[in-house]
Amino acid sequence: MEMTLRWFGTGHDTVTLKQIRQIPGVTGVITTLYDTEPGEVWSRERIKALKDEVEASGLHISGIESVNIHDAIKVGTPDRDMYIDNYIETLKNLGEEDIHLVCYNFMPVFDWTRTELARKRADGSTVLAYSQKTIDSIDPADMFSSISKDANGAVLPGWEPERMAKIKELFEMYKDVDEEKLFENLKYFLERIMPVCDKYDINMAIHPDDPAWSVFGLPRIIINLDNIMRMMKMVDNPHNGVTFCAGSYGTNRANDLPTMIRALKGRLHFAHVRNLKFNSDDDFEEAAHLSSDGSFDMYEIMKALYEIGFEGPIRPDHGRMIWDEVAMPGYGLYDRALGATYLNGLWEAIVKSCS
Ligand SMILES: [Mn+2]
Repeated sequence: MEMTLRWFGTGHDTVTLKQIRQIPGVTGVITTLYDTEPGEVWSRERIKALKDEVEASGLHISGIESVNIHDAIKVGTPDRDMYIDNYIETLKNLGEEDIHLVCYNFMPVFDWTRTELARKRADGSTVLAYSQKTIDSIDPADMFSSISKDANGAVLPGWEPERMAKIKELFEMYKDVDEEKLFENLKYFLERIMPVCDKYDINMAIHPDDPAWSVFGLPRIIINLDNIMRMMKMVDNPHNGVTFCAGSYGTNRANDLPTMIRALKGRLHFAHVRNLKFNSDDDFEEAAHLSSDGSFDMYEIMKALYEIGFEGPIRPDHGRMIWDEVAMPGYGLYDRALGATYLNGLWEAIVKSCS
């Protein structure tokens, strides 16, 4: 594996490349062109400029998170082919710049959903949290305003204000899209992009839906092992793979994380490793990465990744906000650096005890 950190780019991230370079063992970043709209072609010049900037800091681009999918593709409207053509053009430009990993998601309307961005824990740190009772009691249109006050001025990925302004329209667009339709539209998209992925050896790594169940009545399909197996079989190409996100699959306690990892051998291209603390079956908060701080056995997760011979990038995921840092919720420097260091320590011990 290669230890990496997510970086949103200069002007979009409070964390600098220099700071990332100083976290022991971190050699790459997972980044994006944060100011592009879904459906837009990423020019080769802009990709090259991003790459040059990252490389000048002594790091390299380990993958892109994300190249977002336009709603026309997810809904399957007649103009989807134009947006898929644009996506193919972006993949080609990435491939020509020697970038071989793209994380994306296929979630309708919302990306990840949380009900609080700054829940206070006993030690004074703040974390993102989710309560099903809160979700059940609010209108989705009010969701954005209810949480954005805690965003520290940051634009959260998938929660861009322009997008949230048309939320009613978005729900209307998806009204006839059920799980079967979403699978069908995902298949159509994957079949069309596989030739360019084959040509440039680009691994597509779908990110799970977070939380891993339907929210606000919207269909969600990337939620458990059965559905991922179906997704991989319907377009059976090694470039059609997954991002294993422990914190997202782990929201559903029926998902056995190490077992899932073992079943995904060869198709697991990217890993997000973090911990959650369940307060009840329908209320959880994001914990420190350390096993004893949350509900997951992080050693078993890392060991499963080691056992399948995982060689791709891994990154700590959402961190707590600690030491008075002001940053995008989940994406401060300090707790993710602690997470990277902890995961590197687990990995070193596993490698030494298994070889
Ligand atoms: Mn994730």
